[in-house]
Amino acid sequence: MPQEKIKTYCRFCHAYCPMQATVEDNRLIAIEPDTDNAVYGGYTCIKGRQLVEQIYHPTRLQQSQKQQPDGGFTNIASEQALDEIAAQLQSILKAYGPRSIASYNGTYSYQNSASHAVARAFHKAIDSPSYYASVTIDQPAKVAIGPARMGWWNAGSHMWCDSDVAMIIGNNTLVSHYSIPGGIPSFSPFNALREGKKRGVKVICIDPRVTEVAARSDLHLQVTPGQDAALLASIIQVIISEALYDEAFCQEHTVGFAELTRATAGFTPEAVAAAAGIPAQQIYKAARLFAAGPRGSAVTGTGPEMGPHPNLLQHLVQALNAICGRHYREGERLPNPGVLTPPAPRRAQATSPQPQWLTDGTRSRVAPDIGEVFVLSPYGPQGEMPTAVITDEMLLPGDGQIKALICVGGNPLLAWPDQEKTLKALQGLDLLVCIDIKMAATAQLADYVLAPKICLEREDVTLLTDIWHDQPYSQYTSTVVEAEGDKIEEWEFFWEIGRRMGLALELDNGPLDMQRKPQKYELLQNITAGSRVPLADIRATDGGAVYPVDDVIIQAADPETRGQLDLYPPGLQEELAAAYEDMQPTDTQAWPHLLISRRMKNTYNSTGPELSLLGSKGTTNPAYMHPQDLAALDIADGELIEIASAHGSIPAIAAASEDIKSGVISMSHCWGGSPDPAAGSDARIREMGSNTNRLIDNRHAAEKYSGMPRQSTIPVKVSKSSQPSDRVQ
Ligand SMILES: Nc1nc2c(c(=O)[nH]1)N[C@H]1C(S)=C(S)[C@@H](COP(=O)(O)OP(=O)(O)OC[C@H]3O[C@@H](n4cnc5c(=O)[nH]c(N)nc54)[C@H](O)[C@@H]3O)O[C@H]1N2
Ligand SMILES: Nc1nc2c(c(=O)[nH]1)N[C@H]1C(S)=C(S)[C@@H](COP(=O)(O)OP(=O)(O)OC[C@H]3O[C@@H](n4cnc5c(=O)[nH]c(N)nc54)[C@H](O)[C@@H]3O)O[C@H]1N2
Ligand code: SF4
Ligand SMILES: [Mo]
Repeated sequence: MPQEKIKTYCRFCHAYCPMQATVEDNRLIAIEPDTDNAVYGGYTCIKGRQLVEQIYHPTRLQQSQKQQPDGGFTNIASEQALDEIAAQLQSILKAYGPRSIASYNGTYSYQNSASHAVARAFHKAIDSPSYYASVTIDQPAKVAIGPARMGWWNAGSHMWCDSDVAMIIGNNTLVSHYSIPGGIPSFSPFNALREGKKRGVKVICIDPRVTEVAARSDLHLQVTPGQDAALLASIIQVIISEALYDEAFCQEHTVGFAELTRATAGFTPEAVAAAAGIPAQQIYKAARLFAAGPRGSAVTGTGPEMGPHPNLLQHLVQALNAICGRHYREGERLPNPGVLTPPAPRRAQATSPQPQWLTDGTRSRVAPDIGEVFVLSPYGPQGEMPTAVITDEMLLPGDGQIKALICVGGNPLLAWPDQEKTLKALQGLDLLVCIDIKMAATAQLADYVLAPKICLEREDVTLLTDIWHDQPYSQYTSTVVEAEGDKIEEWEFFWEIGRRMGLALELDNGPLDMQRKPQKYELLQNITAGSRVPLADIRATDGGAVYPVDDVIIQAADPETRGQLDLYPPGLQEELAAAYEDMQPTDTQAWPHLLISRRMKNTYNSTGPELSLLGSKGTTNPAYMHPQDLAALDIADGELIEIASAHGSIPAIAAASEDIKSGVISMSHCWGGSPDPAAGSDARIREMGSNTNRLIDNRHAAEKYSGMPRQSTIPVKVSKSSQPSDRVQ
């Protein structure tokens, strides 16, 4: 058979770069950037270029696995595995009730455009609220708590393409390919930044590291980790006291302005500078530069969202955008109304806060102020239980205790806060099923591991990123190569289990045929029913494209439905007081350093090190520290060190970096292996890295509503390792 070129897109991460695959005899021969695609301009990254190796990698599961009594695994036909799993779920359901059956939908569940909808339908059919996803240990304050407390602007805030300024707080898009609209676009981000700078966009970066974004910004505030809330309160204080805010917008669309003014008055740059570790003048400069705009948004990434006071910080960021009026107004054109979502009028008006979303959902059994979180989406609020306390929900006996977990494209043992508790919780389950491409750390504990199709073996559409683009862009990909072996898709698992349990699964737009398995395209048609551009048109287009949708012009507010943004919702006073208190110098004797999180170019959470080129870039997660800090501890670059927190300790490899603020250690997450000493992970630190979640107590400083634990800004102590024989690299 001759070679065939097929346009597709990468799903190693959520940037969905367009690619061209070369296929011969159902074998993927090569993968290259799709240089015809003007939106991405031929951009790909090092991870996406490894898709050929990944699909045929020797560690890739070709068949499903079943754990044997001796702990080993044997192949099992997926039909047989599904029969056995369905039978076990049925008896767990009968014995313990619907809540005892949970699913955790990790990062790779998002990459299959049909997975979440069918997983949710399964939960609905058995009436189980125990639907968990990685977003609630990611940035729940941004996507759920913030909008519920303050309300939101129906026409959205300024996107990068319409901005004169962007304030980027702990978000390194040039590596992570992640930002919400308003920050540097996730798609071909270097080009987007260059294009923006040519237009004159001013970038203010707030990060304890000189990141790739910081190095290219107009103003970098190298903040002390954990002081972002105080810093944002200070920026607001300057903008209000210098009357740089949008008075007309505040009067018309907000309440609580006077209270916010009073409550932030004490956060002067002079009061905040020492704690934030930056000169007061920089705070004035940042406030004035942002306020000058006249257009552009402040956005956050994971850094500060995982640190102290994320709910407060997110409120202050959204309040900053509001008081500066950084929202699309009547008569303006929306850059991207969405391709796959149904048309809906967009109005120049606020939706008032929805405090019931914080209190009325299913409560966690472990703490009454933590419970179901409602994530705002184009399809309305989507309820999820908070992953921060899922291990407690597994360990706490009694009605509603989680007994079975279906883990879809996630790796809890490496990703969840408090690794030792996670191990105990996973080991205590009656049934653990993983859907994973390899025997990942969590899969090694599972009763069954289902072998899934990987991205180029699946049809998909760019549902996740539909409104992240600043143009109406979309791509449908066919299956590039048919999967070999016995593999299923993530959604098929839920459908197959549902059929065996006699359930009727129903998506938002209608029921699924439970006799004949739906085609993926049929499912996607159901999910995107009523979309602005028919799915058939997108499927018929070869490659990604910008669709000529009718302009969406923001309409006038509707007096019947217009609401107001609450700049000073209940709880803010106490949260500001706590942030103020946290500025006071603390005794840093016991824990002199702060450990923060970061992403690495050559890995995607726990995926990547197994691939040869990505692995060759480093097989450990270095503990980056300032050379002066290392010198003060008499630690050499590359030396084995010990990092201890109040909760635990891990080995790590020191790495000198001038880019890190003194007093800070920067490490990535999702490295290492099981914390079980028998697994011997620590001894293999240079081959597999270590896991920072062993240093984290998931209930310490747990945030209200989401239970979001402190996953970054961890007070730690660094010392030379007690194993002096380790070589220095
Ligand atoms: N290559 C790669 N890409 C990824 C991932 C990956 O693992 N690898 N992971 C994906 C996932 S799951 C997500 S959620 C996104 C996340 O995307 P981002 O949020 O952009 O993640 P990071 O690149 O870690 O950027 C967070 C930044 O916050 C800074 N920071 C840490 N603590 C603080 C603090 O207290 N204050 C401030 N102001 N900054 C702080 C860090 O130094 C870092 O530069 O990335 C996704 N993309
Ligand atoms: N301390 C600390 N903890 C953190 C973070 C942090 O910054 N600091 N970040 C948090 C964040 S933002 C996130 S999103 C979570 C990540 O949490 P998870 O999503 O739980 O972790 P991943 O490592 O991304 O897990 C992905 C799993 O999917 C498998 N996989 C890869 N490709 C496929 C595929 O095509 N299909 C299927 N079915 N499986 C596949 C991989 O082998 C891997 O086991 O971690 C969180 N934990
Ligand atoms: S940025 Fe890299 S990993 Fe992400 S979609 Fe593009 S090529 Fe794939
Ligand atoms: Mo994430």
